[in-house]
Amino acid sequence: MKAQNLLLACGLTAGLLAALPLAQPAQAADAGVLHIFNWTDYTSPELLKKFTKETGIKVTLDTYDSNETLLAKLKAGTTGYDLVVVSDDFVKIFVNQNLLEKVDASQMPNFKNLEPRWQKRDWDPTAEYTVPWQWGTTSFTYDTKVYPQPVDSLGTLFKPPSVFKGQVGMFGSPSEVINLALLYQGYPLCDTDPDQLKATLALLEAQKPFVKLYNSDGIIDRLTSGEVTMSEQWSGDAERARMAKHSLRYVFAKEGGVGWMDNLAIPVGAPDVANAKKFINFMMDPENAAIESNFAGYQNAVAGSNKYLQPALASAPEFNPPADYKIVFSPGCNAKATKDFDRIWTLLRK
Ligand code: N2P
Repeated sequence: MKAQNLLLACGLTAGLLAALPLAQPAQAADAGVLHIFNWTDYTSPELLKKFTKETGIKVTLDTYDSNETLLAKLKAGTTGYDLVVVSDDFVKIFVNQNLLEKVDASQMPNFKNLEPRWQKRDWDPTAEYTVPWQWGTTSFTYDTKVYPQPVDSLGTLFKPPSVFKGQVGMFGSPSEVINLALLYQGYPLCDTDPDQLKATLALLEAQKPFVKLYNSDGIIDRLTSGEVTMSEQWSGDAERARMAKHSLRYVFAKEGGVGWMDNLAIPVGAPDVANAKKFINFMMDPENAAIESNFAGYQNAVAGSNKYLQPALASAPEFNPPADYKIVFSPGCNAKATKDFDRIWTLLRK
């Protein structure tokens, strides 16, 4: 039963209900149902069905487009969710703001399945709060039919050739747009140097006439339909887009790409921590991790999952960055950098 129905059943009038704060949409009146809140187009339906079949636990799924959106929702008290997915560079921000429950994943039976290099991650060294979900890179994709020349630089995205005027898609998130722009210029991610940030804003302002929209959702569809012909993109989405339209190409630029790992976590106040932990343990099973990789197109962190990968994914260029590709993980922006990024974003979007 939904929270509002339950309140009505308890005899509250509609007028009184209207006066209640709108926060908590899914306060778990429906106990025993696992409420997952994940990025758009990032949860395998087959995986959820398998989880329900094996455990009897039903699952609901809501989605968001960025770490910033998730952070704002959890800070506003939008709970009722049992599981969320947070990128590496935001984990500390969420932990510092007391938004995550401890999960102590190292005590779970399947934790031993994680590849050793991912058992101790910089952003959560003892797996106190999170376990890996998927990881990949951020760069951009363009249509080789629209622009047949060779491309090896992020400069094609940030200073586009004229054929891309009004044709470019950029993510709708300050951290993802600004960090890639910093990488292109050879500056550190989460930079706070005023001159370098000024140059970054100027770069993004100059790129703006080429940008059709800033939106992290729906990119695969826009690229395959031709609504945009170049877009900032994550590697797995790039693989899926290319499978649907073969002229698309994801660029491993000479300046490198931003690396990231998304992590499963339990928000504070989650109504169903026990079932959330069951799902976390379930995800560290090699076959289950591979089901998710096969759906979303990203690497997982579970040893032994590769044998379950679809051959087209296992051999995909987007899934296998060149050995000499520079993958730069964000250190996680401090409060000053976050404020600077927000200011740049506000100026850019006005
Ligand atoms: C896929 C979402 C990928 C999230 N649609 C990248 N951090």
